[in-house]
Parts: sequence; C-alpha cells; structure tokens
Amino acid sequence: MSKNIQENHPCFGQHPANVGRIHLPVSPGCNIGCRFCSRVISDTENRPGVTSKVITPEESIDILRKALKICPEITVAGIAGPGDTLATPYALQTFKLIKKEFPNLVKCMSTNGLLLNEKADEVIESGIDSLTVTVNAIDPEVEAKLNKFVYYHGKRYDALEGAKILIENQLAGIKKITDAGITVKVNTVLVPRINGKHIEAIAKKMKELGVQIYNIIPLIPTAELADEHAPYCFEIEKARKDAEKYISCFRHCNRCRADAVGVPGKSDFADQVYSQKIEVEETFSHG
Ligand code: CLF
Ligand code: SF4
Repeated sequence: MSKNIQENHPCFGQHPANVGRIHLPVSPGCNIGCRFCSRVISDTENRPGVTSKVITPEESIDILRKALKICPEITVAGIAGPGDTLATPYALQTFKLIKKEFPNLVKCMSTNGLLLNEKADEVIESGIDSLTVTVNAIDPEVEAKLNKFVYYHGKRYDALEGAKILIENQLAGIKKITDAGITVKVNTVLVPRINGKHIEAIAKKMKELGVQIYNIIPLIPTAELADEHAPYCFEIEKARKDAEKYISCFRHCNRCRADAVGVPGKSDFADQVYSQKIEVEETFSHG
C-alpha cells in the first residue's frame, strides 16, 4: 500500500486516521439485487446506500470545492453510489474531472464488481488510487442467498446463475486491478446465518488476488433480510479473527451514506455541503 494511501485514507489503515472523505453521489443505477438493499433518497436515514440527492459529474466539482472550504481535512474524494459506480458512466467521468481539478486528492471508488472485469482498463485509466469491491461470498450457493439477481448485458439472471456470473467477474476484475498496482479493499456484509462460516474462505481468496485490506461490515437488517439479526459483537470479532489468518482487517467502518462528508465517526458536514437544491433524479442506495 502506498504511503499516500496509508497516511491520507480514512478507510485503509488499521488505526483510525484523522482525515476526511467526501462521497459524491453521482451513480444512481444498480445492476444487481442484494437482498439487504433498500435504496432510498432520505435526509434522515444514516447507512450505506442512502443519499439525499444525486448529482452530475460537473456538479460534483463545485461540491468538492465547497466541501474543501468547509472541511479542509478532506483528503479523499470517494464515489460509493448510491447505486453501482460501474452501472452508469458517471463515476469514471467524475474521477477524470477530479484528476484535472484536484490532482492532490486521493480518488476512491467502491463497486459491486459485476462489470469490473470488462471495465478494468477504463477504471485504471480514470486514475483512481484505491478501489473497494463488495464480495459477500465466493461460493455461488452462499451468494444466491444474499443476492437475488444480476442484470448483465441486457438480461436478467436469477439466484445461482446470477451469483456465478457476479463472482467470476469480481474475482477476475479484482486481479486485474491489483495487478495494475492499485490498492484494493474488499468489503463483506456479514450475515452470520448465511456467510458467517464463509468469511475465512473469502479472506484467503482475496489475499491470493492481491487485496490489501478487508472490511467486514455488520448487516443492517433491511429489505428481504429484515428478519436476520444484526451481527452480535462476538460474531463480528469471530469473523475478523477468521479473516486475519490471511489478511489485515479494517475495523473503523462507519457504514457511510453515499453522500457522507467529513472525518468518519468525528464530523459530518453533508447537510452544509449538499444544502443547495439539486434536482433528485432517481432513488437508489448502496451497501
Ligand atoms: Fe468512501 Fe468507501 Fe472509499 Fe472510504 S467509505 S468509497 S473506502 S472513501 Fe470507509 Fe465509509 Fe466504511 Fe466505506 S468508513 S462505508 S469503508
Ligand atoms: Fe446495488 Fe449496492 Fe444495493 Fe447491492 S447494496 S443492490 S450493489 S446498490
């Protein structure tokens, strides 16, 4: 991991870093159906996938300028939704603009990885410094319990069939990105009854693929998984211990909204930064 990422990224170190990030909610659409996802536009709910508005790549440059004035601790410009960053072209367009306007900011992208394999070259070209891929299983049988469909090249593939396509593309895509020297983190949403015993296998595989850090995110029970329990502390600890046989774990995740602004866990300037009325195009979310 580069020194720049270690020192200036709030989500890639093992210790809480006193640096901030802004999420630019430029990616409205998604192409898979996570069973725990409920994408909404909301000013009050505080979890991944929730955003109060969707903005354009051009608007995001003005937003960034404003955010840096209000919160100079911001070192990272991230895009984490509210849908998937590769389902529409806006995230990569935004990173290209940021590269020109704010060359010193770390550019961070988060994706479900369905299109990562085929778009790897474009992702690398966009100049991002760090990538997060959400991998909830590497076994299609497990994935199918967490994801109901993928929408791929104009066709819908349900359950097991979709899970196979998703996992294949995630693994091949991650390898291309790590081979290009970009720092990769993998997020897994922990649903103890479904993938609790599978964490070790995911961690081992990710290490083999060159992933540098692993983030186990406890489920927020919503949508189809509303009846699952939120993982207990001992379950989260057990999952991290299993994973750490192979790979370092990030332990300070804030389960941020897609329009979060500030130092995670310390300050939140989303209201001030996104206060100007920008037209809401669609309602979406990400995890
Ligand atoms: Fe944002 Fe994600 Fe980049 Fe961080 S968040 S795109 S890697 S800059 Fe960080 Fe927030 Fe957890 Fe994400 S605390 S939800 S891990
Ligand atoms: Fe798409 Fe993210 Fe929702 Fe999954 S959690 S369906 S990847 S927006």
